[in-house]
Amino acid sequence: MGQKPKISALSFISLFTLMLSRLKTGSVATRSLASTGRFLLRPTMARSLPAQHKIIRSYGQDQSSTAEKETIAKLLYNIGSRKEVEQYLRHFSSVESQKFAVIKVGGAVLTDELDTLASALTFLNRVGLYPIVLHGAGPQLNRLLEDANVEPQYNEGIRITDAKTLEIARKVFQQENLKLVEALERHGTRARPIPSGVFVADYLDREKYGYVGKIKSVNKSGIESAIRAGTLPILTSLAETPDGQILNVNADVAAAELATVLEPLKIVFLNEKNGLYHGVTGKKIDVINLDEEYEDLLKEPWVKYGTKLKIKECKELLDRLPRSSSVAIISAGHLHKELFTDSGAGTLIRRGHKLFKYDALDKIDPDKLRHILEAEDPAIKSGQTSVASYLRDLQQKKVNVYMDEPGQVLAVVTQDPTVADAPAVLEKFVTNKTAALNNVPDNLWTNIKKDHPALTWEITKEEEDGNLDKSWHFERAEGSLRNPHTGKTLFFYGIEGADKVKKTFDGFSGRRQFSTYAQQRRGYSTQSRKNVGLIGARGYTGRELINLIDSHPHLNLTHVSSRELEGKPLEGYNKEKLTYVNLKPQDLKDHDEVDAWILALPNGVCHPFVHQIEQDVKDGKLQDKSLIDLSADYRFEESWTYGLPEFNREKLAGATRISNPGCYATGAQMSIKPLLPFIQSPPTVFGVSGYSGAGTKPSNKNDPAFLKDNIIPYALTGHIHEREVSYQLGTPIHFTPHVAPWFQGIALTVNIPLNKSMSSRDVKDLFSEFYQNEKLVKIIEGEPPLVRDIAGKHNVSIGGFGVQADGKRAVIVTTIDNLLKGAATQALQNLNLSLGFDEYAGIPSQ
Ligand SMILES: *[C@@H]1O[C@H](CO)[C@@H](O)[C@H](O)[C@H]1NC(C)=O
Ligand SMILES: *[C@@H]1O[C@H](CO)[C@@H](O)[C@H](O)[C@H]1NC(C)=O
Ligand SMILES: *[C@@H]1O[C@H](CO)[C@@H](O)[C@H](O)[C@H]1NC(C)=O
Ligand SMILES: *[C@@H]1O[C@H](CO)[C@@H](O)[C@H](O)[C@H]1NC(C)=O
Ligand SMILES: *[C@@H]1O[C@H](CO)[C@@H](O)[C@H](O)[C@H]1NC(C)=O
Ligand SMILES: CC(=O)N[C@H]1CO[C@H](CO)[C@@H](O)[C@@H]1O
Repeated sequence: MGQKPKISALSFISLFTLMLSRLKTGSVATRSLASTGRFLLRPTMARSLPAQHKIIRSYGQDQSSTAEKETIAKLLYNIGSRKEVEQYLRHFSSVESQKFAVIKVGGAVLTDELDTLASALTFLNRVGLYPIVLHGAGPQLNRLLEDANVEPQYNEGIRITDAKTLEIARKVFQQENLKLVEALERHGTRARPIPSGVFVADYLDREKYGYVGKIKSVNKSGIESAIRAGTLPILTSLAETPDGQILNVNADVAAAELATVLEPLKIVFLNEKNGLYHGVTGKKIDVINLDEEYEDLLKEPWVKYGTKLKIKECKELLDRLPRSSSVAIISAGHLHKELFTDSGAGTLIRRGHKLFKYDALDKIDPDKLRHILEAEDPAIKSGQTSVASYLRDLQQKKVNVYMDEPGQVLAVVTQDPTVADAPAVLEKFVTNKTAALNNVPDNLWTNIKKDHPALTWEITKEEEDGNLDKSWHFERAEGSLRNPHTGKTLFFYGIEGADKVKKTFDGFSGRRQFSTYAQQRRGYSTQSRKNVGLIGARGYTGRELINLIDSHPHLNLTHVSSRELEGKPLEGYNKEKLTYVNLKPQDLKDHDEVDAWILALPNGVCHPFVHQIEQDVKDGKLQDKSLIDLSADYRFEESWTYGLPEFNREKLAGATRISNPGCYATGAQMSIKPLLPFIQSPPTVFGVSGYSGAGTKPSNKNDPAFLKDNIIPYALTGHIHEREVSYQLGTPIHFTPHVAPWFQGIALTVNIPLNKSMSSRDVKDLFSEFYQNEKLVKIIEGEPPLVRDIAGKHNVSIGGFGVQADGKRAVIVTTIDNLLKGAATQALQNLNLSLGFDEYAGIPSQ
């Protein structure tokens, strides 16, 4: 699963602004729900949203202010794209409040992760959701029993509860219940303790187990009343007999009973291990689709004891509930990620859908087929084509049709029999929103991939805005190409070799896939090459860019512009003979063949170029271009996309105005971002760069003689990268740069005061997880990374992970080549993303 791009504080706030404005205008689902009177989003939102908006001011000295900030920071860290969040939020808000989620909290979580839990629940409440929380208290009870010299007794996994045990249990439950309620109130969330009165039970078997209950019915009135009053209901698993005798019930069982009565969308079991684990590989299981996998799973030798019981219980529970319900097993700290992202974080168990594959159209229920096409296919919805004519065209081809049982997802794969080894074409992939939110498309995809080793598919602009967004396709493709004229993107996987890729691209001109191979025989069209112009080619970064473009499979350099070098031949570029020119802003309109301009100019001088291009585009003299600016001029500009792909990938795909981050700024942000939710006070960044960072204009700072046996501190406060990092991270940092006698490479030592105590391992694990799928980030265990090892490399190395004895300060050591990942390589990642190429195209692997 690809690393999800993180949303920035700004887009987070604008998400809420957006929701607020929708709320005001009464669009989206909120109106109808609000008018039926069962929708409780309104008061909470009205209270909390403006506050999110100006957190600092409105909460002022309010004690909940820091907690609130921390909550939001944690969310930012956890969550995926804004679109995903919005979708899930709407999905969750589309049902009555009490049907959102039942969250079962294990007793240990109350002891070890109380604060994390309270902040997770607070966040849900802030966005207008009312999870119903039911907690156990097993470990606490055992401790007290031990103190009271009572030996805990179990029979078939059930705690035997005598009078003494029950007396202690009742006290413990009340204490723990209050503890959670108080923690929530401290976070500014209103909560109501409901330690009893919900579950009505009989004795399970009085002889055998003593005061243990078997739940007969659930009285929802206390829960409903709490939610009506705008408070979170906090339940224990204690039950009563009709005549008032208290009985002990296993909390998992009570949660399942509650879920059966309420039929929530989500049933969450919070555990500390963050999911279920595969017995052989030791890997966390992402998803279990019971309908497809249950029988095989139970046959696995490693599925036994607790795991088996859990899976069986979930199956029994889910079989009673609507298909849209699912069980999530997750830790408190990852709850948001599980709830609000497609990739999730823990283990998701759901019934899923049975999936079918047909090799002929007449084997499919025609109504089902028609229904999904009419509901979800853009071409058919817009009247461009009819279902009947689409199906008639399909008759001519060799097809595989994939569908789920209820007909919510449809995929059509065709193969052209007249062309030898033509890759299969995914002609259609449509899903309705409900299915998309339940990951049905992913399951279908798994089957398609099994059947087709190579596949190509195109996505139109309309489809990009559909229920599966562009990033979904990017994550599943090995390569892609955007056609700026039609707005379509071509995706593919399994196509090996430059020749075949070229063939695939050649036919991609916005016409139907089937013309691809016919057209190819007539010669090579130019779609797969892009032309790049470099303005300000003189600096070291310009040089690195020229090297990279020289070996890039799909980019041609067409212009190198430098005032000083005008007329001189360009050296080090082998694809073609080029001569330096001196381009002025008004010259660019004569070079419409350029697809992207890279501006590698000093700070403060690119504005005339950008302005002129935009004017010429406006006047119709020029097609719009991708612009990548390496200076600091647009790094604070909201209409430009900040080009740190590891954090901003989704926005960068197809972006045309990209500001490339500073070198120190890249290293510093990558060192701080994973710890962002835990920052106590401003981190301090001590940075040392080789003198290539000081540019080519002669000065002490790039004079090797002056630097010999020396190091020069400069810009002790207020360096532009200090502002850049603070702005991008949304929290102030302190930064002091130095120049040292080596040529290229930066070492950063970053001190981060922490807000909660962590071990070195915690910090390392946090970074490993955060960057787990990043090709260009290397996490270094043990000795900190050294600058000499990074020079000439395209990666960033992050290590150190020193932690002060009290766990309250972490020290991260990061190395980065200032000319490569700190500038040119990053620019190339951005260029690739902007032009629709694979992000890493042309970046040599090491
Ligand atoms: C950090 O967390 C602690 C509780 O663990 C809280 O008291 C403090 O206010 C938080 N600080 C920030 C800056 O979020
Ligand atoms: C449910 O509990 C409420 C009090 O919380 C009580 O008034 C009501 O009668 C109970 N309902 C049933 C069906 O027992
Ligand atoms: C998706 O399809 C199912 C089955 O046809 C239907 O119950 C559900 O309401 C649909 N969801 C949406 C959002 O259209
Ligand atoms: C790109 O460079 C190659 C190699 O020099 C050349 O053959 C090709 O024509 C160029 N492509 C374009 C579009 O200029
Ligand atoms: C460094 O980056 C390259 C891509 O240039 C990648 O192939 C390689 O795996 C990375 N190396 C390490 C050690 O992470
Ligand atoms: C169009 C293009 O440049 N595609 C390339 C993107 O990068 C991948 C991986 O390097 C190449 O395989 C593609 O050819």
